[in-house]
Amino acid sequence: GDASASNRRLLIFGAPGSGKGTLAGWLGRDLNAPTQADVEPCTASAPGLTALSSGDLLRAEMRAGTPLGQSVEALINSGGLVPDDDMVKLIAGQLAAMDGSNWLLDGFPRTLGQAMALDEVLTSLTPSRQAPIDYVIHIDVPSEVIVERIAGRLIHPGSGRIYNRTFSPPKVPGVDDLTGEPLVSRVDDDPESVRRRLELYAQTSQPILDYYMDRGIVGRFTGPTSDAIYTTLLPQIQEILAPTVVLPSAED
Ligand code: G5P
Ligand code: MG
Repeated sequence: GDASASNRRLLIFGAPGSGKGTLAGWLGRDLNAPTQADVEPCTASAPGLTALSSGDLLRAEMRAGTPLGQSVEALINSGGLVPDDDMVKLIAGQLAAMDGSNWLLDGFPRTLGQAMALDEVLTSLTPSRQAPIDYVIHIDVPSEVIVERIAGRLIHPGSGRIYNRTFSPPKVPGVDDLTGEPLVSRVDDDPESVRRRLELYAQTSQPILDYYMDRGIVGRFTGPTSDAIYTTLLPQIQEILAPTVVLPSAED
């Protein structure tokens, strides 16, 4: 069928430091392993999952010093939210290109306005689809663990790869495993900004979850560690991405 109408569209939603980027990275790694379907050109639904992080996009804009990057830098560093109009434009620009494959948005939508705008963008992209979004992964971890996790975070700016001084340290301290380039702390990971980000999440998250729960497409994943969450998350996502196979009915 029409590849752009049969891809899966997923969101990963959760508090700052809940492990969204970590889990999205693991899913991308484990689901993009080449399989028979990849080498058979006639196979309709190739597996795989393209993850897109709104925070990574914004940090790339800031690093490149684009007009958008410059205008939102102070806001992001202090833990505030970028205005909806800017965010929707930024994400919408990526969606058309990604929509031939399965994708996972990390960090977007963050407000009810963004959620509604996303539906509009997706509906106009493929009006024939029944649902604009197929599944929302809700990562729910105790807030006690979050502050400590974020304090230990390091990232590789070029790729967005995520490390943690204790949980997932790089092979060589201070440098990225793949490129050997230096790792940095995120400017918005200072305690003051983290407090602001957690506050904003507490104020804005429930209406967004309700918006998707009303459609019955939210899966809640909870656990003390990302490893524990992943043991239930991976099989669930594999099932969602599995090409719909019509099995011949048993002869009876
Ligand atoms: P971001 O970049 O979307 P947040 O605040 O939503 O930022 P964040 O901080 O990136 O989310 P995460 O991705 O959920 O958190 O968590 P992570 O990076 O995977 O894990 C955090 C740390 O914990 C890492 O060091 C990891 O190694 C470690 N860790 C993971 N699992 C475990 C575990 O099991 N145990 C332990 N001990 N450690 C673990 O957005 C940034 C800013 O951009 C703007 C906003 O200003 C936002 O604040 N922005 C938007 N503004 C408006 N609208 C939007 N849609 C926006 N999107 C971004
Ligand atoms: Mg993240």
